[in-house]
Amino acid sequence: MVERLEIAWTLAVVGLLAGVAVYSTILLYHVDALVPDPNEYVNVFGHQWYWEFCYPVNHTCFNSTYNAQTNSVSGGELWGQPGWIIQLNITSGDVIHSFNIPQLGIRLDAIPGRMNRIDARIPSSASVGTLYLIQCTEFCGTYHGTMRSFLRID
Ligand SMILES: [Cu+2]
Repeated sequence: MVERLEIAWTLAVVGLLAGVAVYSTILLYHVDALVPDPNEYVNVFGHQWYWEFCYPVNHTCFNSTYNAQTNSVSGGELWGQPGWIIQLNITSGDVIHSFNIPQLGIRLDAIPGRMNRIDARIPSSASVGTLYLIQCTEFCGTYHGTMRSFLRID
């Protein structure tokens, strides 16, 4: 009698864990999936200590350099429009950085020799002129703390 009970609860637990594993695997796959037709592609390069943004559609690149005194950037900001999905292709030219837009829930490592991709979804409710902070979140050297930029909604 006791043995039968042990077998039953063991099988119940195994079944439950197998279900959680299958569900989690499917969920993780969908979380990482990219939309096939984003509004824009941007290649993002991490450098010590600034972000470089490249727009493949018109072959332009610029370095976005943060100024802590004025809390602004020179060189240019990442930009998008309300409701847009921007596919970010993120890599690094030197050490490991991490591309983070806290307000959009985006954080992805920038690793030399590897391209990581993620969709940035700008809320439709975002108003024109909104600035989303971009911050490196992987300690990458002396001026890591100033490795910032902005995503501007136009
Ligand atoms: Cu960095």
